[in-house]
Amino acid sequence: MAVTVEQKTTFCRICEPLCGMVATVEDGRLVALRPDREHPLSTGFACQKGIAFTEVVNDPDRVTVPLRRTPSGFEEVSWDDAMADIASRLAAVLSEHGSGAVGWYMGNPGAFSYSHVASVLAFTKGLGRRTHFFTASSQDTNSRLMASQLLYGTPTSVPIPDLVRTDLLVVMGANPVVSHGSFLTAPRIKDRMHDIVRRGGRVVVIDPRRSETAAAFEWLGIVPDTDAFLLLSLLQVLFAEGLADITALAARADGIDWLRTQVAPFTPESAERFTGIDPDAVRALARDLASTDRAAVYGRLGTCAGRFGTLTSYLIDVVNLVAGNLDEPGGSVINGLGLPGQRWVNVAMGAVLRRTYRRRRSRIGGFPALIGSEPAALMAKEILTPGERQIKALFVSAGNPVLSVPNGDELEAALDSLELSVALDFYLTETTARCDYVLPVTTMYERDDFPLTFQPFQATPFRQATKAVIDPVGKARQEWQIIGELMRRSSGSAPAFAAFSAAARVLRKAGGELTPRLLADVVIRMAAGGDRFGLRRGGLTFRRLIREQPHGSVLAPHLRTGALKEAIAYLGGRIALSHSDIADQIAALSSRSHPDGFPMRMIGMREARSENSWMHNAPLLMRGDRNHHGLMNADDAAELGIADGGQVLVTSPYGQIALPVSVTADLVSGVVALPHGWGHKGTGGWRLANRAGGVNVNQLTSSEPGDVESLSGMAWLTGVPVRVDKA
Ligand SMILES: Nc1nc2c(c(=O)[nH]1)N[C@H]1C(S)=C(S)[C@@H](COP(=O)(O)OP(=O)(O)OC[C@H]3O[C@@H](n4cnc5c(=O)[nH]c(N)nc54)[C@H](O)[C@@H]3O)O[C@H]1N2
Ligand SMILES: Nc1nc2c(c(=O)[nH]1)N[C@H]1C(S)=C(S)[C@@H](COP(=O)(O)OP(=O)(O)OC[C@H]3O[C@@H](n4cnc5c(=O)[nH]c(N)nc54)[C@H](O)[C@@H]3O)O[C@H]1N2
Ligand code: SF4
Ligand SMILES: [Mo]
Repeated sequence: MAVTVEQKTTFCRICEPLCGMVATVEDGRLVALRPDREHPLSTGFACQKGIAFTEVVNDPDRVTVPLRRTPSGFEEVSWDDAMADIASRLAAVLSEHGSGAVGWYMGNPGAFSYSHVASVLAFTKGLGRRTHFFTASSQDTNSRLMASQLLYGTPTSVPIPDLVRTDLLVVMGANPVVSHGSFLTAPRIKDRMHDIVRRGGRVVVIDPRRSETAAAFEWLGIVPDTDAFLLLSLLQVLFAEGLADITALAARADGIDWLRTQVAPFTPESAERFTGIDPDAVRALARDLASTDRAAVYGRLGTCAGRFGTLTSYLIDVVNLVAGNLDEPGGSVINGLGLPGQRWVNVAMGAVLRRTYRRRRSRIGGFPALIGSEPAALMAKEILTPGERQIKALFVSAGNPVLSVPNGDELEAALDSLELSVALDFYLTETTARCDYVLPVTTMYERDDFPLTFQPFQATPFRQATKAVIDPVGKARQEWQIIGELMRRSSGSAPAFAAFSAAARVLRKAGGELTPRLLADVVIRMAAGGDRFGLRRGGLTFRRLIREQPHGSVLAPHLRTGALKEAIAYLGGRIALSHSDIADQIAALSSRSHPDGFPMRMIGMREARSENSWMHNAPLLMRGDRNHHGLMNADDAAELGIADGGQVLVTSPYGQIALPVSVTADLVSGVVALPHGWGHKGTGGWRLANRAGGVNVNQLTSSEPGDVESLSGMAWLTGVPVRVDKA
């Protein structure tokens, strides 16, 4: 029999550039992935992870049937049995304890599927306001979102650097050469940064480690978790040297005098004690930011995950504003979806989100609900602490929180105490293997998609949608199908679920189907480039994108500027600089202490061949017997008698791990860099990952409410005090 071989155009959804891909499908099976040369932005680039995804789809360790945990291990069950039992146990929890006893954690890959996000929101909102909702955002972006909520009135207005036009890019706490860019969708981001240098500009990287990005451009080393001091001192110089255009500022923002007073004490000399950065370098940078026509400061995980993440993210935007670089070509630009009446959409959404933030508090720690969610760092305590709203039933989709949230051991133990735990995943991980049920989901190539989450963060405005390139492997189902069925089966438990099921029935009778795709289609049609339901001839729809623009559609050569007002959700359309919360953070900054006995600081480190915790089972990525190791400054190591490759004990006030370290000159003294996402100790079912092992660095981080960033609920993952000893 002849084999049918098809080449299908699609795109990768492991990380944020969303590189164009071509899938080779043989008799319905994915056999290879290669970069799409016709993709207008990624133009034939894909990284090793993207290529290796064939091995994830076809992984012999992949979960492709519903599994139920028994005392002697997991057993296969039918979908019907699994769903019936889950629905009935959920009903029991709801009737005994109410909707406050149910929690959902959605991990990072969830954000890459519009239908996953939409259905989880439908489920958690449908159950009611008391339901607990956690996402990986509180290990990733919450502080950035909170800064936007303060400055612009809504967490959804996030500026990105106008990468393709800037002449001075200051990268703080990001390593795009390895991460490929985050909160910034820019395929071939390394090439785009080299373009800046090629056109006579500069890329300056502020990082405790001479990262792969710093090594390719200019490096300014900084002590971890001190960026706020640097940014405050940049502002001090901008004001003191008269580099700020006060009239232009006053036209856009309220609170300039307040700001000026706040930053006045932070001279570069006073900041140097904390940051270790030469005052002359700070002054030169401030002058360059003000005098370069097209300049932008961009911060990411390293500036978000410290103890002052909201303040730091806020200050990054304020430096951009005061230096005259916000909403300017080549500067830092907020690029919305381009919906009709975008300004009023933001005003309405901002009002709702700020109200939720003011009114809803987490049970543990009393944290306000940013974007309607709770800090995942507190999930274990929400499970373990008795009382009203104690979590008894937990759903985990696309997440491995045992390895990704602070104090993984605590969470791992907490999972065992639940009355019901259900995972939607395609691996048995350190988290899912602790659950009562593991429901097999499709991978990204087994579902249609439109990367809704990432549309506003594209350095070049662009749209692409894809069909599923293969049918679901085994008995896998898409998340929205699983969640939809659970809602149907639980119609008696929540009025919203009953309404949803009724609407689905009506639509089905009319020959339609109630799916999240309706939502994605509406966004595509109403947003920039869309057909506005026939008002704009030739405009985009989901279907047209798939049929007529398989490689995607570039909407404009660069970001739109001069429309800042649209992005601001405050009624007056002005940026709000003055906040007592920010003043409190600035005051706390100078009085914070470093515990005795922990002289060093831990930072994270992403690796080109890892994706958080979940790609350590792909042979292509694990070639060369990869293992988990940290990095240490050579002088520090020599002082402690630690040799290159030597085993060390790393101890924080919260825990201890042992791992080997490589010794390097590319690290500020007093810092150890430890990759996260390792620590596959055999509880999971991924055999290759288990053999590689490693340790969970989140045994060193804290889940105490006092260590969670108070404004945003962001976990504290960088700059954690540690001691390193020779093992
Ligand atoms: N290969 C690969 N790519 C990935 C991922 C992966 O695991 N592997 N993960 C994806 C995810 S989920 C995300 S969120 C993005 C993250 O994308 P990025 O933020 O670009 O990636 P990180 O490597 O976390 O970069 C953080 C940088 O901040 C530095 N840093 C740490 N602490 C501080 C500090 O206090 N101040 C300053 N100035 N710098 C500091 C670190 O040394 C590091 O170089 O990457 C995505 N892409
Ligand atoms: N110490 C420290 N901790 C960190 C970080 C750090 O830098 N340092 N970085 C943090 C960051 S930025 C993030 S984003 C979080 C990540 O935290 P998590 O999202 O909790 O963890 P991941 O390791 O990304 O796990 C993703 C899971 O989703 C599954 N998966 C993959 N694709 C799909 C899919 O399409 N559908 C479903 N249902 N499942 C899928 C994978 O098998 C895996 O089990 O953790 C973070 N934790
Ligand atoms: S850079 Fe990210 S999106 Fe591009 S191929 Fe690699 S993993 Fe996929
Ligand atoms: Mo992330």
